[in-house]
Formats: sequence, C-alpha cells, structure tokens
Amino acid sequence: MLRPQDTASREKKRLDGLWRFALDPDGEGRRAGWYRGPLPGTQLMAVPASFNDVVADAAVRDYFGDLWYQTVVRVPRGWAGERIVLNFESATHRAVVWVGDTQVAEHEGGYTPFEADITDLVTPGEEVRITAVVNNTLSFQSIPPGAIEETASGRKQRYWHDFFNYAGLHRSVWLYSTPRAFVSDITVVTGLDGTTGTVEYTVETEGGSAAVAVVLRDADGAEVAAGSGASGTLSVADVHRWAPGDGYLYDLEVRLDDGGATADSYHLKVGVRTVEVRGTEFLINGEPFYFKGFGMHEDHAVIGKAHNDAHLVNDFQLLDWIGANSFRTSHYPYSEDVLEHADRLGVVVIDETAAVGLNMGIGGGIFGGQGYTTFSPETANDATQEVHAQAIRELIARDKNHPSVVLWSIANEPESETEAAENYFRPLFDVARQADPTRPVGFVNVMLAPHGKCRVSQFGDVLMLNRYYGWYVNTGDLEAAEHDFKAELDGWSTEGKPIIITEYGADTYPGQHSIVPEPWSEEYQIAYLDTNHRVFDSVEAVVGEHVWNFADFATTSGIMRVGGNKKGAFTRDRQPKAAAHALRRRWKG
Ligand code: BDP
Repeated sequence: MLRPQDTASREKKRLDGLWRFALDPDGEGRRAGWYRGPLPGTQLMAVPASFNDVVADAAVRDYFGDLWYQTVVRVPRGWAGERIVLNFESATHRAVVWVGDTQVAEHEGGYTPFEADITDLVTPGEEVRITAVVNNTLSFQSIPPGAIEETASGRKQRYWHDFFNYAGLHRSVWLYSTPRAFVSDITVVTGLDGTTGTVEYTVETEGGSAAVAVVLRDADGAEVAAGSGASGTLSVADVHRWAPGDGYLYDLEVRLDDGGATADSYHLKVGVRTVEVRGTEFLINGEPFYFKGFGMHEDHAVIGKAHNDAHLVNDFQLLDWIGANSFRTSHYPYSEDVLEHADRLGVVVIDETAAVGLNMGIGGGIFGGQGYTTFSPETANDATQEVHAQAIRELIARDKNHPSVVLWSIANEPESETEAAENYFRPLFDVARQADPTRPVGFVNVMLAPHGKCRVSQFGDVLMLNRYYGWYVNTGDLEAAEHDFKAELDGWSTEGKPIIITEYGADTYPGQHSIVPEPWSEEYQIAYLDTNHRVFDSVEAVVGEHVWNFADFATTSGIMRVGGNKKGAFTRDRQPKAAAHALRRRWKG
C-alpha cells in the first residue's frame, strides 16, 4: 500500500479535526447500526489523538471496548471520474469502517494502515458520512496480547507491556484520488558497486494496461537514470549514498503512460545504501556501524500516542543534540512520518512489530508470574501466531522502502527459553525473510532467557538484548552488575553474531540527588550508564547501545512506577536529566 500523495495525477484531503465520538461499552452500536445516522450524544474527539487523556474521567481513560468515531466530509468536486480511496494510517487496535450505510473496511492491528476504494459509494461535490468503530480490547489473540479479568469492581483489562494502552485514531485519516489505472505498489532494493549505485525496482499496477516508466532524479531535481517496464535496475554513476548522518534521498517517479497522457504518477524517496551482517559486524555501505541511541515511545501528555509534527521535529532535534544516530520503534510500528524524517536526516531505525508482552514470566519489567502459560491452546496459540505473522507482513509492506530501516525486530522480550517458544517463532522468522530478503531479522531477548537458555536467538541474524544489571538485578550494586553483565556478554559473544544492547536503563526521578550513587537519583543514572558502557566497550561483538528510554512515558499504575516509567534521559516533556548531558559527552565525544 502506498501513502496518499499529491502528484500531477493524485490529490489528497486530510480528514483530521474534531470527530463525533461515543463509547459503547455494551456493544449496542453494532446491533443498532449507529453508522446509519449521527452517533448518539454530543461528545467530540480530536483526530489524531489517543482518546484516553483527552477526557477528564478515569472511566474513559481506562475504558476498553467499542469506541465510535464519525465525521461528515465533502468529496472534492474535482474528483469526478477519478478513483476515490479512504485511508486510515492506523486505528488502535482494530476497526470496522462504513461509508454511508456500507461497510468498506475491517482491520486488525493498531499500528499499520488500511484503506478502501469507495469510488462507487460517493459523489464528487457531495457530502458523505464516515463512521468507524474502533475497538481497543486486548486478548490472547491480539498483538500485543492481553486478557480481561473479573475483579470485585467489574471486568478489567490486563496486559503485560509496560506502557499505557493508548488507543483510538492516532494518525491521520485521508481521502485521496488516483486515476482509474494506478500504481498500487513499488518495491526498491538498492545496491552499491564501487561508486555506482543500483536501484532495483518493481512496480505493481491496477486498473488498466498502461505502460510503466520510471525516472530517478537527484536531490536537485536533475535526472540521473530512467527506465521502462514494471521492473528493472537503474544505475547511478557517482552515487551519493544514503548514510548515517547523511540522509541523501533521490526521487523515483513512477509513471503510468496511457497513450501519451500520464495516467498516474507517484513519487518515492530512495536512499541508496546497503546493509549486511558479517560475522560480529553490522555493516552499512560496507562500513561497521555502531548504534547509539534509544528505545523510544510515541508518548506525549494529552495526545498520548498521536502523531504530531512539532513533537516529531523536536524529538529528532533532541536525538541530534545528544549525538544519537539511531533508535528502535519500541514497541510497535511508529507513524510513517517518523520513518520519513529518519530517512531525511540519516537516522538509523530498528523497526519493531507490536508483539510485546508475549511473556507470562514478566509483566513489562515488573517481575512476578502472571498466572498464565504464555503458549497454550487457551493463551497465545495458532490464531495468535497468524495475527503476529500478519503484523510482520504489514510492517514490512509499509516500511520496506525506507532506507533508515536496517533491521526488523519481530518481537520484544517474548518467552524464548521454551520449546513452545521455539515452535512459535521459527516460522515467524521465515515470514519476515520472505517478505524482505534484504534486511537482517531479529527479536529482542529478555534477561530471563540468558545465553545458553534462549531457544529463539538461533534464528536471528543479530542478537538484541535488553539487560538491567544494576537495576532489576544487582540493584544499587554496580560493581557486581559490571561483573555479571560482562560474564553474560562473553557467553553471547561465542555465537559469532553482532550484539546490540537494545535496552539498559535505570528509573530516575528528576531532581532526586544523592552524594552516594543511590537508585532513582540522577547521579545513579549516570553511574549506571557509565558501568554499562565500560562493559560494552570491553566486548568486541557489541555493536550498539540503545538506552531505555529516550523520555519518561506513561504506563499503567503499579508499585514499580511513579507517574509512569522514569527511565528517560529526558523527562516526558523533553527536559534533559543529568544523564542526557553525560550521554551527549559519550556520544558526541
Ligand atoms: C523491559 C521492556 C520495556 C520496559 C522496561 C522497563 O522491554 O518495555 O519498559 O523493561 O522495565 O522489560 O523499564
């Protein structure tokens, strides 16, 4: 699926703003057909936004079930004769959509786009009612998983990931037009041969037999290569590579030519670069790359997980300020705007699915058994695995052309020490590799499955480890932490694969100070990071360090969380803790 675009042949109209909104705890709306008319009540909701913190009511914040969104929009009158599409960048965690009285789309998974051709249901120049019922309930058959439990105060949603279950319409909704014959997908794979770059392209089309022509232009708009046919390879002499810190992008225009007139035109940004794992090295353009940065979250006050351009630009400014060259989209696919910005700025991305919390041995860093077996016919089962496979396919389908993305992470901290885990994950690595044979694939290993015990790491090209020596274990004892962490990494090093430390961090209450390095103080966070860095610097196979987390973020309430998770280098409102300055000294040198 291609993002909506304005081109010589296409137009897009953003449907963001205030939508009608109604909670529907009893599921009455589907029975009564609420989409047939105005939603009941007068509540309005901002789109894009997580609904949870917008309304000043605990019952709304923690609500789970059906939530209805509705808007009335006028279809641009100039679109007569065009194909008209309704596109949702995401609906968390699933949705059904109607245009007028007709159901047009149904989608599972909260962080990838879906769309519907609604040409036959609308009339250019006239208004149309769009209704979506979004559902945010988590079950063992959703990614991420959850369960509903009966308590003395009623049914409660439980889940095992350590961030708040923000939901709703987090990203833009679009109407867009294309010609009847249109480009439906493009895949590019880039290569390097000395100073020459190659761009292998495949174009899919629908709605006609128009011929495909492609033109590649440099950042100044000068044509550097051209081709025709639905697939081919373009060569670029003296190529300007996309590289970390240098987000140079070419523009690939794909045109459908229909007897002289342009039937369709689509522009794809292309960064020419290679990615390769060789021994314990992670190579970008054939050169060893060391990941410096963070696991992040889409998380802000009031808007929750909504995409916002000002926050986007600001977060990347802070990444640059601190000297980060990369981040992981922990723990779900981020807005595609984030990836486009990373492409532009030359920031390297580890792209992750929403498979987080598939581990009943932990509760998102809050240790303690959860009273379930992770993999069983009643819990995470074959149906879950298929939903997970689909999440991997959709992530890769959306993000395959982003040069910033160098590695797929198919899950965060799942159970991985059991035979059931091995059986569950083996085919999922195949799914990822089939969808993208060009990038390495991995998953993020949890501390409970250390070297020698983990049965899933064997399938990954890279070892991604989350470790909390000096925090959840060896709490306050950094000397022991250093010793134990080094011993574990020496074990992993024997695997002959690159190791990225995808999480290490210490909760830190801003303004908490201590002469002696005491957990929760700003001084301890610095001492903790220094200790970890000494370990990384002594292990050759370590090719990256991603501090947990970029910024403090919202979680469910619990005795381990003080107004959320406080492991940020920045506070939730993006002020630096002392550790941010320390990281800047290390990363900027
Ligand atoms: C890890 C999780 C992450 C948590 C973190 C923590 O991957 O989502 O937020 O620990 O406990 O288990 O801070």
